[in-house]
Parts: sequence; structure tokens; C-alpha cells
Amino acid sequence: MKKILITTLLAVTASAWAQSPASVEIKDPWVRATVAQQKATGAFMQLTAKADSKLVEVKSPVAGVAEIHEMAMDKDVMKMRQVPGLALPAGKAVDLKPGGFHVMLLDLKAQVKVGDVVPFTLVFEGKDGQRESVEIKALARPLNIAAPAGGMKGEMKPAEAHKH
Ligand SMILES: [Cu+2]
Repeated sequence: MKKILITTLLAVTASAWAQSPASVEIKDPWVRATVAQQKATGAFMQLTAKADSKLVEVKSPVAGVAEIHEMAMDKDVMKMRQVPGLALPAGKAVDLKPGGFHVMLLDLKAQVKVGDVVPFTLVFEGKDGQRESVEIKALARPLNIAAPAGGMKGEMKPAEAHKH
């Protein structure tokens, strides 16, 4: 009972923090908390653009590098790779979630602990090439939350997948 209550409160708080701009709605941003010495993790959210646009850049002061990644099955192995941008078709909710698109945070400067509030800058580009930067804050949640049941078997550990 107590656990359910806490989860609900966190969800409410996280969405209240997402300051959506006029052109892209940002829902429920969160970061996967890390263990000590871990140098990489993922950030997740749902993006809905009013007009066709792209997520082209992500920055966060907690990471030396932030990249946009996609994950896909390749011969039974879940692999991830960097993509230059994430297309956001007008009116369509695009999920960044474990096992799919995500923001990869590399070269972490400190452990991301459960309950930490992590600031991000998201850069969106419209069809006309106009860029818009949006500041958001994402809540750090435990490692094991929201992983799709059975779907993450072949996932590389971020720390192993990125040795650069
Ligand atoms: Cu990744």
C-alpha cells in the first residue's frame, strides 16, 4: 500500500515538472538511477509535437555527453546505436522508453541517485529548420522500474556498451 502511494506521488510530481513549450508536449521525463561507478544511464519521456519536428540534441549537466539512441533486436541480441535525430510526426506520441528510443547519458559526473532531479536541455528542430531549446527536469527512478517484462534479456549494460 505504502509503495503504491509513493509511486503515484512521484508520477504526479514528475509530470508537473515537465515544462512543455508551445510546440512539443513533454510527458513524464525520468532518468534511470545508477549504482556507484556506473558511467552511463538512460533518460526516458514521451514527446508529442504539434507540428512535424525532430529532437536533434540533448544536453545535461550531469553527463559529459548525451546522445539520442535507438534500440533494436539484431539476431536475438538487443543492440543500441546513436541516431542523428528522432522524428516527431505532428500529433503522434513518441515514446522514449527502456527497450526503444532513449537519451543516453555518458561520462556521468556523479552517481544518479533515486529521487535526484536531473536537468536537461532538449533541442527541437521544426520543418523550417528553426530550433527551439527547452529546459526540463527529470526524476531519477530505481534501476528496475518500468522495464518491460521479458523484453530486456539481451540488453547491453550501458557501461559495457559504451567504452569511449
Ligand atoms: Cu543507449
